[in-house]
Amino acid sequence: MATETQTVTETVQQQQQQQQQQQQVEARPLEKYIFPEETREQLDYAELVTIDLGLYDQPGGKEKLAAQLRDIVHEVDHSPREGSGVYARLTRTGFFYVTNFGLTQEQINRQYAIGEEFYALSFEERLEYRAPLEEGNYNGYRPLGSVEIAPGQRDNVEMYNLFKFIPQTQRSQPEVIRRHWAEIERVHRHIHENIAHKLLRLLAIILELPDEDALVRGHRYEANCDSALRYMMSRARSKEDDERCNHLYTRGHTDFGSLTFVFQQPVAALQVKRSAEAEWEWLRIPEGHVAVNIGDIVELLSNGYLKSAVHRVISPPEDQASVDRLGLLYFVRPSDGMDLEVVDSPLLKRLGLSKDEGREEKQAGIPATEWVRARVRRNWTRSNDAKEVLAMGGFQTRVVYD
Ligand SMILES: O=C(O)CCC(=O)C(=O)O
Ligand SMILES: [Fe+2]
Repeated sequence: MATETQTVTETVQQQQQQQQQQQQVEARPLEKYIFPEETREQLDYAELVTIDLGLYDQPGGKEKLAAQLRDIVHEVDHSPREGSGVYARLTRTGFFYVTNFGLTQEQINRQYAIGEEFYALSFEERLEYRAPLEEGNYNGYRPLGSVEIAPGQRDNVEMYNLFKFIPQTQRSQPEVIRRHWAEIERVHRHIHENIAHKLLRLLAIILELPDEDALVRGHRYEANCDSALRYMMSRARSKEDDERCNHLYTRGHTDFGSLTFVFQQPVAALQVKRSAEAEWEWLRIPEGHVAVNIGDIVELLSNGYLKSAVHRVISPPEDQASVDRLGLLYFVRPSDGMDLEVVDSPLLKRLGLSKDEGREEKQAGIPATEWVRARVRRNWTRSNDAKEVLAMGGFQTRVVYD
């Protein structure tokens, strides 16, 4: 009896101690993140169309936005570009901006501050949270220098990926993440359920799917998948190292999942290519905007009608060459319940792009997650051959572009 009472007392004391520690941890303020200055250089920026999600719930709003989005992700603009003499320029980059997406600048700034605190940890501390990369799984830390960016040269990129806030994807987390757990969860879920789901509905409308939720169903928040919020760091490097790496931070690629969100930050480095013949154009994301791009999964499900965006990251202009570039991204990836299969779309049927017609035979039955993991396994360590393709079940994509 006495021992029992003692045990209970000890437990209560322990609980109180834990609570106190927790309160101390929660009370520790987040250092404000100071963004680097914008570049003063004149760069050739891509003009992107803006999808105003504020219109989404208004009468006819969804249809209007879907029509606008359709032109961005598929169509060709035949009007001449002012003064350039270039006709039939593709409007399609696979990238667009979204505004009025329901997150405040302060909420976003705090995510940058969380990222900065994580990268202030020592390399050994960061390494404690290494993701199981060998399994094609990005849940956790991908260490600096994981990828051979040019023969014999390690990249300057590192990333912390935070998978969904659901039981299936839990792992040990650094203290800064635990301290702001509820706040990060709100942002994570908001991007997935309130922004990405809306865009997936617009894509379903474009494809004329009878069920507007057809794509949302393969991307439910509670379903297991590799969707992730990413705090991404690219370290400034010396001129000599930069030369040796061919000025590349990340080689040209398409994203492995369904949609990617790139939040605004001022260091110019992201570039997009409209077609194989086109020049690379820089991306500048204005304040209050988030850039979104289409990934492989959407391209595969639409049998190539909606094109994933070819993009790369290069070293910033001279006046930003010495700053570390902190990025905030969210990757929407398909749930493990979704099969890689061309959707049943009246539009694709009319265009001769339905799964039963046309080009190669597409075999159903491959979980879409397998695609994502196979892509991660291919890309996370090597500097691949630019002609190399990944093929699965009749679907294929280039692994890297130059
Ligand atoms: O850093 C960026 O702006 C984009 C990074 C990117 O393309 C990626 O991580 O897939
Ligand atoms: Fe990317």
